[in-house]
Amino acid sequence: MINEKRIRLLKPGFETNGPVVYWMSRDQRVHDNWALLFAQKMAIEKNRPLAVIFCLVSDFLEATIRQYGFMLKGLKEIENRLSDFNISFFMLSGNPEYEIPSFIKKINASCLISDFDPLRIKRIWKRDVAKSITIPFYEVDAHNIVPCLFVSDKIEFAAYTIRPKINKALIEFLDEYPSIKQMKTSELSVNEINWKQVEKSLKVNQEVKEVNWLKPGETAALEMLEDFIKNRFENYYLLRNDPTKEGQSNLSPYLHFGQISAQRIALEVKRLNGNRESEKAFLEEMIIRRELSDNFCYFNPKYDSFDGFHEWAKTSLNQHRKDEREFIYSAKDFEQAKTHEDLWNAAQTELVRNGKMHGYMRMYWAKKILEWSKSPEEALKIAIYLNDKYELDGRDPNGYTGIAWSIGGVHDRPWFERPVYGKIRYMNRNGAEKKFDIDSYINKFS
Ligand code: FAD
Ligand code: FO1
Repeated sequence: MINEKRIRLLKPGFETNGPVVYWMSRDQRVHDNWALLFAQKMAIEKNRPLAVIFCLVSDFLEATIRQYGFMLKGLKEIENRLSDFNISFFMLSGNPEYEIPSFIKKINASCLISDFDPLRIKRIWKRDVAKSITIPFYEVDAHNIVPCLFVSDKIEFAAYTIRPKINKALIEFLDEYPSIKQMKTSELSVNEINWKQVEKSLKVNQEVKEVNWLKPGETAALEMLEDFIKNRFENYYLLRNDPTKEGQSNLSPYLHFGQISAQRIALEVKRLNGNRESEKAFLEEMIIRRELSDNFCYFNPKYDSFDGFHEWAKTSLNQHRKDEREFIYSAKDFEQAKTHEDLWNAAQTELVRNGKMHGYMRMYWAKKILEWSKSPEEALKIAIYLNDKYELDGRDPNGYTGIAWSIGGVHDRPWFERPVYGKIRYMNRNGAEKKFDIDSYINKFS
């Protein structure tokens, strides 16, 4: 059964007797997808066909072929899987504001269902689409275990304020998924998608090469989860902060594109009943930290700017604007890993080469950008630019929040004052040296 609290009616309207349409965007998967399950329930109840659409925009927050390649391969798998269930899949391309309403009209859709996403760009898309359709328009939170808008109706101060709200609700929301059903033959005529054509139509940066150490798609995501649980979960709490070890799950690109559900991961981790410490540490990150990011991006419209920081942080950073910077680098210097510090350069090289910097290094990496930039605003801009250009999991609420934590102390507390940082938590090389063998990390990525 679908918990009603995951569903929000964005705009009421008049149903037609046409197909039910799920506009897939954040949650790009067939199984374990509450938005798709809700759309199917509607279609079966009303005995109507079910169509899934994806609107491809070729300039999504400056994503490159690295991210688009990963995403499109995942969508290709979706087309095949959906056809196994007699569910039609349509790829639209262009501005959703025009493409979605015109598709709705063309197939005389009876209602439109979308998936939840706190990012500004998505909320604008939905606001514009809602203006030009007259059928009911729903939104289902298929990304969070506890729906973002159920957890809290305001910005949460830190993990310790949201944690009890989420943990209390887990018993209600961390439930098993119903399975997707086979539809009667869909009356909708779908033409085979010409994926070569789709990829050629993209006008995106081709320099940032796709990665080959990670296979995209829903099947590969479940294989990665299995591999993590079998081989890396036991020591997660020990190794997760050691960038020289394979200690992380490597699930973030799959979570970012919705090719796997966080709820599925949590269910399997709990079922494992494995190392207590690792379960606690992993679920803290994957449930609490991740849902805190959605909360931050939804309730703080300035999630990617200096103004979005807490007052204490803005005051403190302002007081240190004029501090002498020992080093100052441009976006280009940072991008080309041309700073004076080998450890930072290694992290930047890992990012450019692998498309996934280790979680511990992301904190260090962003804080040094603050330390070696001429202003906090410039640092924020550079960190977001590099993060979103090279990370497979970039352009995500976790990223804007992770960068705001590192540079603006969001969800953190004031620390003892120092030059440039003010009261923003400081990280340095010998802190890293205590945690792991930095020479082996530097050798790996020099
Ligand atoms: P694991 O340790 O296996 O974690 C599993 C999952 O838990 C992750 O996939 C993620 O969904 C969640 N998680 C882990 N750490 C965090 C965190 N600090 N905040 C929120 N959720 C977390 N994450 C992104 O998905 N995209 C980004 O662009 C991104 N940019 C970041 C930038 C900075 C400066 C910082 C400090 C963190 C950033 N993070 C980002 C969060 C975190 O570093 C990554 O989610 C994590 O390293 C992904 O690797 P993993 O899935 O193997 O991690
Ligand atoms: N979502 C879409 O609905 N259409 C797109 O064309 C699209 C492109 C895209 C490219 C890179 C990227 O990282 C994300 C992209 N997304 C797109 C959004 C993505 O599916 C996620 O929903 C959000 O980025 C996560 O909040």
